[in-house]
Amino acid sequence: MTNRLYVIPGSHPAITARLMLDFKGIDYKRTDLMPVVAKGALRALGFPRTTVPALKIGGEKVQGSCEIARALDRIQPDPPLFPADPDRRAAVEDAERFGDERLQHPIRQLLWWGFKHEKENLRGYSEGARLGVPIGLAIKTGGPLVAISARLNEASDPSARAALAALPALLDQVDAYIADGTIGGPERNAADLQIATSIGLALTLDDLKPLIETRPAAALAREIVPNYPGHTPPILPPAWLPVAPTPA
Ligand SMILES: N[C@@H](CCC(=O)N[C@@H](CS)C(=O)NCC(=O)O)C(=O)O
Repeated sequence: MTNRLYVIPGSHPAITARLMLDFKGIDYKRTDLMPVVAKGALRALGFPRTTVPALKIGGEKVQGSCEIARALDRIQPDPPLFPADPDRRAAVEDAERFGDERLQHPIRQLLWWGFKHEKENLRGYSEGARLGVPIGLAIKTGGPLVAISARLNEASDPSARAALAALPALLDQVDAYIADGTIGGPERNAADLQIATSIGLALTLDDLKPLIETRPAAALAREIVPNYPGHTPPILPPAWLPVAPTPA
């Protein structure tokens, strides 16, 4: 039975799932879905929720980056995504939860704020995807989908400003996990793969790069996900941007 991963091109938790499957050496095929349209497709495929990543593996349906990490460790324990030592495991789970619940979404909101203002930027994030329609056509006719997606992701001006204001503390937390060895160690774990993709995606936004690029978080992301697809040239109002740290 073929394993199949359902993704939306450019989705950071979907790239986490891809990295986890590669880490385990598990073969799979990928199905690319368009935002919004994905919701109905996933329900029709029998998944309980409406987000990617969603994985069909050995007759099971597993949805969500954290759930996929646990399912993969159960199905194929080696190499492990979570440490065997209980204290180390608790620390990795805590960092993974932070990545899933706190870090992913503000970056998603800023990305969609950007798409809302320039949908041509979608092109780079869809590189290599098979969407069933040429990407140029998808972009040309995709205005309503982008508007719905931006609304569903709460990519309003106040939310984008709140996301930007939250970013420095979130990045400090990532650097703290690296400093205490929870992530960034010699053996990759689920939190490494969870957090690196959010930072990798953030680095594709030129407005965010100066806030990140001198941090240990950036070095980790570049190591784990060196070729994150997509690029958003400067688009956010400069007055909204937090002050970038001065290099040490
Ligand atoms: N925290 C969840 C987030 C999943 C999520 O929100 N995925 C987005 C893409 S990044 C999604 O599927 N959105 C539905 C859509 O855009 O239609 C996870 O890590 O699995």
